Formats: sequence, C-alpha cells, structure tokens
Amino acid sequence: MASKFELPPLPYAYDALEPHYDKETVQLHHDKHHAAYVTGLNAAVEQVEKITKSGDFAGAKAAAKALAFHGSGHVLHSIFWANMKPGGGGEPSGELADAIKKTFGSFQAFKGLFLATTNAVEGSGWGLLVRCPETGMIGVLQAEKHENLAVWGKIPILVCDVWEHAYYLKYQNKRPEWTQAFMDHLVNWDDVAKRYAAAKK
Ligand code: MN3
Repeated sequence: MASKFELPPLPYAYDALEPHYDKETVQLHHDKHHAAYVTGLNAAVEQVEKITKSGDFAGAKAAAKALAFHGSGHVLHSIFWANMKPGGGGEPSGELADAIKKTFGSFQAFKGLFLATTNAVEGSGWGLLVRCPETGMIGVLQAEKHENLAVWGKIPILVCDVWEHAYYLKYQNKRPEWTQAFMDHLVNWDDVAKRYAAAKK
C-alpha cells in the first residue's frame, strides 16, 4: 500500500488574506477543491496498484490521466497556499530579485509578463514562474487544467490559480482584478525565494 497523500493545513486563518482574498473562497478552495484533488490522487494511486496487482491493464490510461490531473492539482495548490501571506506583495530581494532583473529587465516587466500570461490562460489553469535546475534560468509559463502545457524539469516557484473556483465569488468574471490583487497584496516573496534557492539543488 502506497503512502496516503494528505491535505496540508492552511498556513494562516481562512480570513487572513482579507480583503484581497475572501474568507469564503479560501475556505471552499482549500477544504473542498484542494481536498478533492488529494482524494482523487489517492484514488488514482490505488487504481494503479489494483491494475498492477490484477494484471488487467484495461484501466491503465484512465489511471495515468487521473494521476497527472489530481497529482498536479495537489502539488500546485500546496505551493499556492504557501506562496501567499497576509500583507504580501511588494518585490523580492536578494538572488531572486537579481534573477528577475537579469531575465526580464525589471520587476515591473516581469510583473507585466506574469499577469498577461496568467490572465490569458484559456479556461481553467494557472500562471507559473518556474526555475530550470539544469540551466538556472527562470521563466513564465501557463498550465491548462493542472497538468497541461507543463515543460519537463521546470520547477514551479510562484503559482497563481485562475480556475473560476479560485476567484469567482469575489471577483466574478474579472480575472485580471484577482491576479492583480494576488501580485500586489498576497505574494509571499520569502516563500518564492526559498523555492528559488531549493530549485538550484
Ligand atoms: Mn484551485
């Protein structure tokens, strides 16, 4: 029996990110949506074990797809919660700030690119700042759903959820207002910097 995945606790209270991220959305998003990906991931792992043990591989494709979808959903949400803090926003410092400046020219240019990329996700997905451990380069990518458009080997260090469940109660159809609030008031740059450093190893 493989180890069970568990929903990580929120690193702050449900209402800690108010008024930029409302209590009701945070609670539903964490306790229901993220939890469902954890449940789905555990079910997919069990399914693979069942298939492997039985020798009947008819369900292999569905299990692999479920593993990618729920596994990526769990990973990205776990990063997302840690990427935010009450009183976040501002700008990074240190090595990460240098890398952003070197890659994009300025923090403002990075911010413009990140927001435009994230706002333009077709349907449900994510905007991501990633680091490539091999080259040390950083870049901005999209994910559709949780697992599509991924570039192999790139490690997400900052992720912004733009599924409607992430913002619709408060921001309705105004996705750019949500992503702007995320960037200006919620991003925990210390956490992003920690992930940037860890992605080096
Ligand atoms: Mn979500």
